Amino acid sequence: MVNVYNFASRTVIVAVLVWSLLIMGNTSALAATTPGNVLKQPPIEVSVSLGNTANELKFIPNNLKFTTGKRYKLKLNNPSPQKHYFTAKDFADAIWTQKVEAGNLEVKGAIHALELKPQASAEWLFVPMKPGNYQLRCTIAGHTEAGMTGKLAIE
Ligand SMILES: [Cu+2]
Repeated sequence: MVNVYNFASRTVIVAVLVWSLLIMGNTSALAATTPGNVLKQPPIEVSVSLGNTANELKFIPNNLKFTTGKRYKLKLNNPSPQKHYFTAKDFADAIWTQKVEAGNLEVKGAIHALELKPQASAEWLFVPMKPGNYQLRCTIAGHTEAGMTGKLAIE
């Protein structure tokens, strides 16, 4: 009986190990291939205003949810009379950035913060990779304290 039990638990342990390796293997394969495949998806468009014409210090909307593996086009604009930052370092580390487009400029690679001058707009194309809750804020002196913050969730 003891031997049978040991054999059974070893089999279970080996099965769990193989299963873990398969999952890990699949996850890294997914991480390596997702951007290429996802680039064929039309992006889901999400718009965020940095401030407003009344010069209120807030992001509108200030609570955004994203899904891993989907492609997004985050359209940022600043209709307010002063400049603002869209700063989300941890969020930026949890996504794969395809590019940021602003005017005739296109930036590729890791981006943690964008500064938008009055009337400026920018488009951030990315694919969320790592689930979690991330903080958004404007790093202009006094703006975070005044409530210019937001929540970015990846599910
Ligand atoms: Cu601001």
